[in-house]
Amino acid sequence: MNKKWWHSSVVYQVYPRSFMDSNDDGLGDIQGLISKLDYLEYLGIDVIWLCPVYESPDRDNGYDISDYYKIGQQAGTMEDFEELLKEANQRGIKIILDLVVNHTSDLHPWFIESRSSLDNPKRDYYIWRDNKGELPNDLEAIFSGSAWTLDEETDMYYFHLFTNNQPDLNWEHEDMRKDIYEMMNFWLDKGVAGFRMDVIDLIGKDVDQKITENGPKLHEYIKEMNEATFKGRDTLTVGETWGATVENAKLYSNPDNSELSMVFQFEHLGIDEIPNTDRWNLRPFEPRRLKRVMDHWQIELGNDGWNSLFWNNHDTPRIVSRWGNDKKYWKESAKLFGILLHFMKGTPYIYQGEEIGMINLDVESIKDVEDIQSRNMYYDYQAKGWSEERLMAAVNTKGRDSARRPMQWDASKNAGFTNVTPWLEVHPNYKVINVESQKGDKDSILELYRSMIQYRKQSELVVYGDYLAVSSSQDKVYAYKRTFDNEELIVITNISEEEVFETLDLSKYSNVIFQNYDDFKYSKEGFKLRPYEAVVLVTNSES
Ligand code: TEU
Repeated sequence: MNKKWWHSSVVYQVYPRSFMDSNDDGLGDIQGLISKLDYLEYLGIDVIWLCPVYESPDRDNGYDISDYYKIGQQAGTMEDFEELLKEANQRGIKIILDLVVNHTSDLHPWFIESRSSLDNPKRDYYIWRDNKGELPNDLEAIFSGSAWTLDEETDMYYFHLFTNNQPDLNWEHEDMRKDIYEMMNFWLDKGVAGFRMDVIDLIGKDVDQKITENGPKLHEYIKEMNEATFKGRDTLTVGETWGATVENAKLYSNPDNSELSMVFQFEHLGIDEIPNTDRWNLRPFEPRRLKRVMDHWQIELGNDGWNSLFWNNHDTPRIVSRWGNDKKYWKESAKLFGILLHFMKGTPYIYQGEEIGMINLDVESIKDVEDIQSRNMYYDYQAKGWSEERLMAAVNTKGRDSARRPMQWDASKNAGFTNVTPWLEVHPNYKVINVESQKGDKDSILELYRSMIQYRKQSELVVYGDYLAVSSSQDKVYAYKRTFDNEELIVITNISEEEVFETLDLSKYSNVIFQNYDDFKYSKEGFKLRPYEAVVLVTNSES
């Protein structure tokens, strides 16, 4: 495999409006992020994925862009952004931007022009269909309701997979595609190291055939984008692809470099959802399902592709609350998920706050919910007859607000995030869970993340080793091995609150290199695993 810088990198995702507020308006901003770069350097990450900071009316917190070339005033100015690039680069940190090109804001000048008349040159930059007295078809938006909205101006329907303030761009239009590539080159020329590509698997859609994900022209467009923009630039490009299968992930991340560096697949995050429904229809988490999905991706993408490794992002609940126990075993389970992920093959992504074990916050009423996706879902499923209890359980388990609460820096008011009322309430536990209290404490989640990041950087075994599935007699035990030349490591985790007895033969391993309890003892007969226990052992040559 041709080595790439991003093979051994760890990426840190920053959701800027919740990271650090520098100007007392309750919203995080670029200067706030600059003030925390020393922290990120301390943590040891290599790349920041910066969620959208472009000009936006913020109907979907920046994922509705009204000017791709401007920094939104909430986040700062272009000078701030340039300073961020410079300051980050000086610390050896690269920046990748969020590229949102499935749709724009309805306030983007292209859409304003497009909707103004039938013969406007920008008309076909978006997807329009005639008004024949009914909706063009029954396609639904991902954020609930019909994907079609009637526009009074020209009496036609436009298409949108998210809110009706986020009209979908028409990727069939060549000039539109060229404009997007030009914009991407503008940012690459400025010095960004690549892009995280928002819902990129939707751009090849064919709305008349009712195909939205993985459409017929998807890979053609991505190849064209690659040629026109990042080819030859040595970038990191990661597609957000909710519909990725192992087969198409191989196309996206093929080492021939004709498409992307890697994609985010979401199959592992769907294991607590009832199949063929949506994220709100829940079923219990079962470790054996997680193991099956992860083993499959790790093994299949082992040689002809590359994995992105993640548990959290700004759209998903905090993993320690979701599949761990954020009360009795808070520290153990937060560490378990960190250990389980950071020895897999691929590029790990850490979502802000994950490295200190930030947890979800339940709210009582829809009035306390900011997230547009949760709000739309609430009213949609209410109309479909769901009880208040079921609705709020869905919002609290899978809604997006928990991930978006302000970063917990210290025990001062508002967790040190802002001096004024924050845009979204800080989790009341910030006095206990915060960066300051964990920094330098050997036993903290933060210091564990920090040492795992360091370990990966000097270990070819972790970066390039083969992944081997390990079968266990216990449903709750997830173990795997990595091998490289004569070196080998094994990760063993008990994803449950019960103590289990495991009989795996560990005689060939000599050292415990990571663990979330103080000691680990094993014998020929086997060993005990305590609640959420996780341990990593290596053979001699690695020690
Ligand atoms: O997310 C895609 C998205 O909405 C996912 O949550 C997913 O398609 C759906 O929930 C499956 O249940 C991206 C961004 O990450 C998100 O923040 C934006 O709101 C969205 O696109 C629109 O740009």
